[in-house]
Amino acid sequence: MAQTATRSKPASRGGTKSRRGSVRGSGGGQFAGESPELLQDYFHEMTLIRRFEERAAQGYTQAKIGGYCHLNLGEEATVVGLMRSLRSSDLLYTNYREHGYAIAKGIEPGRVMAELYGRTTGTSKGWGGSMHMFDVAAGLLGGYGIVGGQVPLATGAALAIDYRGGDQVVMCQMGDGTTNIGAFHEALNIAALWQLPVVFVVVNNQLGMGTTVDKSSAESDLYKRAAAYRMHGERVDGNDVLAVRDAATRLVEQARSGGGPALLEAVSERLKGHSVVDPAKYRSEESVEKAKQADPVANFRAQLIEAGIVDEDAASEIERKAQAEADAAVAFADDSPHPDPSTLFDYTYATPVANDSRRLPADPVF
Ligand SMILES: Cc1ncc(C[n+]2csc(CCOP(=O)(O)OP(=O)(O)O)c2C)c(N)n1
Ligand SMILES: [Mg+2]
Repeated sequence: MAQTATRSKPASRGGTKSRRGSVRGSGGGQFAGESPELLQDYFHEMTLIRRFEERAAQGYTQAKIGGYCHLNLGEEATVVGLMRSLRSSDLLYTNYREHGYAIAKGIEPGRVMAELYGRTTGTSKGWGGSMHMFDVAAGLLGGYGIVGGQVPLATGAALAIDYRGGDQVVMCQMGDGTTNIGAFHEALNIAALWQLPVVFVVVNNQLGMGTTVDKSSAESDLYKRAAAYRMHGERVDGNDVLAVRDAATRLVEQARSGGGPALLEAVSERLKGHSVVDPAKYRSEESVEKAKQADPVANFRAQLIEAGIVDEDAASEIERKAQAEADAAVAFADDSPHPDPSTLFDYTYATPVANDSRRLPADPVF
């Protein structure tokens, strides 16, 4: 069954903290019942991701980072809201736009930056790069460069959990463009048929590279695609961290308690190009301006100040902290060693297999 879910928009002003530490109903407006500390924590994490991505873009222009590099700029509220719906033991699969997810899933920013820099201290020992972060301990099972590649794998992980009788849930993040890949449909079909504990999340930033959703999808209300598999689907405002958290938490807990899979569509705006090398010339000035107006980090900051959760100084202090953490991540990456080329194939297979049909085992790679 398909439906949409949106939180009511800010009605209010000047929240006050109750003695129990949450924001009081009448004065709290859109933050009623929320812990002020938690709201500050969300703002900090969203800002950290923003600063991290800005430093990643800079590192790319300095040729410190090679390969492809896609940023979460403009998607910070979606990233943080989604990750706050998961337990640390839950599993996450993402597309290649995953730096923010890695940080919000609990991986130190330094290890994420080190992966971008291709250093041994990175999440994939420097061999994965921007698109292939992986950390079993944190429950991040990749980072996939093939559009839709993660969707059947996430479904398989959910089958494994179900088979073993575990209580974990799999979250499978993807972009809007991914919903036109065959594997998306195959995976949703089997997940619904077998009622697997997986929540599919479509981050609808309204662009698949330079192509808009309405030019690529016959059904551009992407959450409705769940209906084809008799799966629950809903849409949420991806610029609203609390709305994303609440919708995702509901669907994750439903999946955990045997209620089956669901599809959540989070709509937001990509602030920059598809990847760091894309000047996004296909975008109109209007659409760029619209994206700027929708900036979830700037808007959340303004809302927190308006509701009295933080004042200007406190917000700036959180921003200084986030900047320092992003800078420290860069310093950590810069100081970390490059991998030795002889380790190139060390992590490709679980057992040693020559990775080149023309070479015999133990022949030098370079
Ligand atoms: C199977 C496959 N086809 C094409 C590509 C090239 N490609 C890389 S990203 C991308 C667009 C995907 O857009 P979307 O799913 O909306 O994700 P976003 O980049 O917006 O996060 C395409 C076509 C690819 N990586 N894999
Ligand atoms: Mg997209």
